[in-house]
Amino acid sequence: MKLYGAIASPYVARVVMYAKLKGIDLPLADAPGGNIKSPEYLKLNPIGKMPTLEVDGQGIGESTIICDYLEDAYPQKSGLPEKPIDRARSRLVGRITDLYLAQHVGPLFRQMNPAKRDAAAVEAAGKEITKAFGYLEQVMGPGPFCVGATPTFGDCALGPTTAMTRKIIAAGGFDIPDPVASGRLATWWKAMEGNATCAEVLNAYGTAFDGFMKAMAARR
Ligand SMILES: N[C@@H](CCC(=O)N[C@@H](CS)C(=O)NCC(=O)O)C(=O)O
Repeated sequence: MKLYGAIASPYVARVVMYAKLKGIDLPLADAPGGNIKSPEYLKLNPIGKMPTLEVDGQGIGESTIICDYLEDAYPQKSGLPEKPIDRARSRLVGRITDLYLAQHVGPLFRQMNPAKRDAAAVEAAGKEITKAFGYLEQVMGPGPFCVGATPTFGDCALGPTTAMTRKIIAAGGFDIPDPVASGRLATWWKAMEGNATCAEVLNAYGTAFDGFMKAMAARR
């Protein structure tokens, strides 16, 4: 079993965190053919995005589906809460992250240069990002993690994307509130930073993402 991708991707970091929490040794490997658009990689994952998990020559794309696979294949230590209702809430955190948060963070990458900035686009993205964190706050349980006292799938999905959101807001100096400054999300973030496995992956992700942002700035 091999996981292809770079830790600078929040979707790759999601799978890495999930595998670590489940006690699965899953080191990152270089994409077959040298990159994620190579014919060899596209044979495994026609979407041409990272991550891809290769299992016995077959490719599985999409970070959430990879986590589902790991859960099915390695059920011994679950990465989901025990009760069905809590499992649903943990998964819902991941779904909200993908559908209502991440899609509004992406456009901010195109607004990093203040001289060429579209203020209306930044304002619209900021409103949606704040709304998404509001949804997340409401679906999270008492915690301190998304659902319960230990990290589960929802934390793996939301953690790296929150780190990315905060880093972009800071790097761009955007007038968007820090999503984890107060309330339930602040408690959650503190729990994430205080958990050895989550913190290790968040730190690796953060360092790699900073490098990516520097490279992007040098190209501007
Ligand atoms: N829905 C996908 C998103 C994966 C994704 O967007 N990966 C980005 C890196 S963060 C990528 O591979 N981008 C390359 C491209 O789109 O060409 C998942 O959950 O795995």
